Amino acid sequence: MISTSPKTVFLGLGSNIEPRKSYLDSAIAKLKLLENVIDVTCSRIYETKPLGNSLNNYLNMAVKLSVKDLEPLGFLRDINSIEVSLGRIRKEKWGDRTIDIDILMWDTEIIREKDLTVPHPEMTKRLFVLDPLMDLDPHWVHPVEKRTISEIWKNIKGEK
Ligand code: A4P
Ligand code: MG
Repeated sequence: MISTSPKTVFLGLGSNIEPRKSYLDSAIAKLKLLENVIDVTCSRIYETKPLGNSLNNYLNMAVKLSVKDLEPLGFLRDINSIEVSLGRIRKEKWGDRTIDIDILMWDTEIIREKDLTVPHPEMTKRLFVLDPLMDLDPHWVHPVEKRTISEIWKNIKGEK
């Protein structure tokens, strides 16, 4: 593969089955082991009320990665494998989960494939995504909204 310059990727992580913190820690450790992931920075961890029918609170966080020579669909397979290795069983949509890893943004790219939509379409509405992103990079510009994370966050905070 031709070597390209590193890209910045943001992921959202969530767990609402105990031990929630251990699942987050294990997912981060596994992300760090991936060959094309050069650097990993973690947000704080937030306890959040579940969106949907679940009764179990989530722990949510975001991570900022620097990746090299990595394709989004290949990386989606990597994160699906991490989810499966941490006991994720897919039942109903929005069901309880040991770990959920979503690709929030892939550098400045806009991806609309059958199995992958990036930026994640719901991210601009969710404080459990925006709060951790504010820890990582408030000045990052959302590639579709053309507004910074901070501007989007302030807007949502104002509505709530
Ligand atoms: N997929 C498409 N785009 C992406 C992307 N950007 N990142 C596809 C990751 N996956 C993406 O996801 C289903 C399929 O989405 C994947 O196979 C992939 O090809 P999934 O993780 O199996 O299913 P899901 O998580 O149940 O659905 P979805 O739509 O990802 O749900 P969300 O939006 O992640 O919501 N409440 C709180 N407080 N905190 C949470 O983290 N999360 C959810 C799940 C509900 N309530 C929550 C939280
Ligand atoms: Mg998901």
